[in-house]
Amino acid sequence: MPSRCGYVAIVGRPNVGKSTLLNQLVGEKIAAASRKPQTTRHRIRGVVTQGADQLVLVDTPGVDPTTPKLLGKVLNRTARATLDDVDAVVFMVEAGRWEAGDEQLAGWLAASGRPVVLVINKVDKLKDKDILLPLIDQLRGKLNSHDVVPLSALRGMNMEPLLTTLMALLPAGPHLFPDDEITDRSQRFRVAEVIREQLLERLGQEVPYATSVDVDTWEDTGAAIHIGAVIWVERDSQKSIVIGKGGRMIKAVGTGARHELEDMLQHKVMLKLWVKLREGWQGDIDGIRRMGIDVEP
Ligand SMILES: Nc1nc2c(ncn2[C@@H]2O[C@H](COP(=O)(O)OP(=O)(O)OP(=O)(O)O)[C@@H](O)[C@H]2O)c(=O)[nH]1
Ligand SMILES: [Mg+2]
Repeated sequence: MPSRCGYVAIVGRPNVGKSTLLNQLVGEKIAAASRKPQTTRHRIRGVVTQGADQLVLVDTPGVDPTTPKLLGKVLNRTARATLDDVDAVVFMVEAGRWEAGDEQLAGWLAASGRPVVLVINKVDKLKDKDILLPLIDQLRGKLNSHDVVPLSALRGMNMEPLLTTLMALLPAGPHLFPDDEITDRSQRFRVAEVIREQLLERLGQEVPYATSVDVDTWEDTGAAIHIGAVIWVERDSQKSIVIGKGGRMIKAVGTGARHELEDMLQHKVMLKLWVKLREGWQGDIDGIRRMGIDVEP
């Protein structure tokens, strides 16, 4: 049988669990996932090779039509533009919740003409499992999608049926990535995501959105990998929040990240973090671009 290979975008509202699904299917952490909405800022590709077939998943920023912020609008555009370049789409919703972002996406998807697999995530949170079947019927009606897969990305529940459904939608063709590759993103990018995830999980509501992380030094001395990274903030006041009283916050972020990085890199890691100010970087397109975030025309 000829091999199949193609791109499938994962789209959905912020926080529904798209990056968690990407990481789960690939089997490693590629994208930061956190309980804060709008965690993902980039299109991140993850590769799943199974026998003759290769599926390239594209994680996207969560779509929020209500966002007043420029960065939010830029991220919405990234998600939308991704739909043009893929063979099929996973539209992820959260079991029992349907909001403005879902409605917006349903419209985009209908217009895109791409095959859609509706994924109902977080079914582990449903207290009453009996509502699942009526829910599936109701969503199927809204979307005109035949393929509906309820699952739990966090627990890794129902991954096989999803993979089978997605593989069947791929066109015939040669593999686009080497079979042992899991992402198009560099190790530096993945390290920055691990640090950003720590910031998102540990800081309060406002500050994490103002931060961005750059890995700028990397040296393998044999005994350890020495990594230096800058955490950019938008305002001076945020600097002291990220550093914390007596340096406690930055220390906790560094320790948390280092443990994960040692797991990821299978090596001892020495991590140095700096907090620097780049005033109002989210305020204009150039500032956003300078932080390494793609801006669609
Ligand atoms: N209970 C439960 N929680 C989940 C599940 N999948 C994801 N989560 C949690 O939901 C939160 C958001 O997950 P993400 O993967 O960052 O969501 P996202 O859709 O990528 O969010 P954005 O990048 O902001 O658009 C995290 O706290 C996850 O641990 C699930 O199946 N069950
Ligand atoms: Mg995400």
